Amino acid sequence: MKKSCIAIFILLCIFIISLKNYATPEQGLIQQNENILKQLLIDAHIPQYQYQIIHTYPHDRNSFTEGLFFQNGYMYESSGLYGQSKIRMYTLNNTKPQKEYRLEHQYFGEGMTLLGDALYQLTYREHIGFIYDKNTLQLQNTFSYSTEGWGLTSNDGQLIMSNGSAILTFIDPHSMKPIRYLSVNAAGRTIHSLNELEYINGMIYANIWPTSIIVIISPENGNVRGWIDIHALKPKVSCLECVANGIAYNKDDNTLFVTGKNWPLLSAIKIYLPQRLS
Ligand SMILES: [Ca+2]
Repeated sequence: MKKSCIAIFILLCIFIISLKNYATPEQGLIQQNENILKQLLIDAHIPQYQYQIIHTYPHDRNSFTEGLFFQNGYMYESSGLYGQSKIRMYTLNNTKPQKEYRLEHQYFGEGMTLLGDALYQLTYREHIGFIYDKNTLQLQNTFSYSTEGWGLTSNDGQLIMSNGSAILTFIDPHSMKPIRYLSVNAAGRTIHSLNELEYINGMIYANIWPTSIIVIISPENGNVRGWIDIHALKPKVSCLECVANGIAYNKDDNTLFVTGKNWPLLSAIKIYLPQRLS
């Protein structure tokens, strides 16, 4: 009797330990989303880029990354969540910022980019954006928009914004009014949930929430021309919302910086198309 009790106890322990190793239903749902998107891109014959990790840097695991931009040795990062939102500039290999501006608790920071000498930052559902001096991070102005704010980038003359849908909005930085809308698709299939953005060499790179997939979009017609799967860079132990988000570009060595919400690492990667064997 005593032995059977011990056996049952051991079996129970093994069962509980094995349960902890299974993904939660929500994590399963994220994986399912990712698999569906991957299959859609494969079926649409969109080329998948591979990547090589060039360097790995520390990343502030307290940063709920929403926007990432790199210029002249400085990383600019916008972080979200109510009460924790901020914008920071720091050098690589440092998680301690050189400059930081904290948003008031009623604002949820979102996408951010540099245009000229100004940093533009969106908020999630507050319909207000902030403009900062890029050197001091001092708040200089605000602007408004009607949709949710998700990702933000710039093609040197215009701001390009995502709002969680399949539509990108091009904005005149002088009037801050929309001037063009672009619907994103892969061989005719609409691609929703466009999130963090980066304009690189004439193409728009976008994280697709909540997946680890980055799509490469033509700004001319919204067609997806390529995709990257950075799932292998995602931390093994992470919270449900700790999804891949954050793309910046280093034009000096043609590498991409990628990270995610509360990820401990920031990776510099070089992407390439694998050679096809003929
Ligand atoms: Ca970016």
